[in-house]
Amino acid sequence: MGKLSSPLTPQIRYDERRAAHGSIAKLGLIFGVLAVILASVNIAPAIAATRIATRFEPAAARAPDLQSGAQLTLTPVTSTVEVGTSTVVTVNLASVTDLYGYQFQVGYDSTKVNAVGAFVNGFFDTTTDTFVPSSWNAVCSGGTCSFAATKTNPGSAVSGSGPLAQITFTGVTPGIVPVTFASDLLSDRNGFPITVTVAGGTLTVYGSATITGTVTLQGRTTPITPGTVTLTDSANKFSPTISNFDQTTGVFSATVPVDLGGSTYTVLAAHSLYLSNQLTGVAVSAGGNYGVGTTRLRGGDANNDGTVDILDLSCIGGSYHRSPGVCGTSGSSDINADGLVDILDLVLAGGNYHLSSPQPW
Ligand SMILES: [Ca+2]
Ligand SMILES: [Ca+2]
Repeated sequence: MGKLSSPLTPQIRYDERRAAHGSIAKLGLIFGVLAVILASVNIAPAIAATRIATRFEPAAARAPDLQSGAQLTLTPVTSTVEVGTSTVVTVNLASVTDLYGYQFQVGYDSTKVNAVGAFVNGFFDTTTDTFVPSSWNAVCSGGTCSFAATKTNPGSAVSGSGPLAQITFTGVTPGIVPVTFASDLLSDRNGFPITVTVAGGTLTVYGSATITGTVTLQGRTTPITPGTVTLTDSANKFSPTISNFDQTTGVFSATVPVDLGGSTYTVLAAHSLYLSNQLTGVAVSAGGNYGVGTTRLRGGDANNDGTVDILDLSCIGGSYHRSPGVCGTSGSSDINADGLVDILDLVLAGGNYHLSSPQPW
């Protein structure tokens, strides 16, 4: 309960109202008799008038339970999603007191995203002692998600902060989608509105593109073990995309996010015991497929430190014509992975001597 103007507790108020429904005439008679009996005492009429006014005080005469500070917000405020993928936005309510029911709508651009709503029941549980109107049962349609729920007796009002709902947005078309609140209304148990401020957010829908290619290794007919391909957008707007190239074919296919006006990617292929190769300036547009051809990695980085130098030659030489030895912490003197350390391994390090990662594509 909020700040009732009456000093009576809610329970007393309720009981007295209930009693009053069945006994108004009786009470009136009693007070009337009391007033007559006590007419000779000056203070009696004042007492009777005060008590009657308290019992039958009209609701409209009381001050609404207005609060300040409750906030309806989105987490995250700004989010991104790629076409065909989904992201979840949570609707949070903070600093509320005595929340007994609420309604709000969340607007979005249905041409750019699809939406699926759900109540989050940790803070304001809608599963017990609660009623939800069916058309506002976390229903998302035509660019509006509608949420409404009231507690039902004996359900209790809640205070504090927590999530009320979440919306899963799935990207349809690239673009910027404002996510806005409307029809927001919170209520206490007495049906008085609780003041709330709202703050919407923005969802950016990115497109995607596919970049494919093939990675081969010096001295090996197949990669034998998979390597990695890291795709980084030049604007650093997205986290790098990391893909594997196949251990048998060397083929990779990576799906990368694309900014609204297109993106430019750097492609880096890497493999243990080999120097990486890098291709810059791969311009992509949403929905496109881009081939970056075949690249061959240079071998001989026996200790995996990104440079072929005397350390690699020494390690390979150290186990020459014997079983492979460990170079550095994670490397090997068997560059071509044929189980023997010999001239085929040594020439790879020799031929790439003093070269470092990354090398051109
Ligand atoms: Ca090295
Ligand atoms: Ca070998």
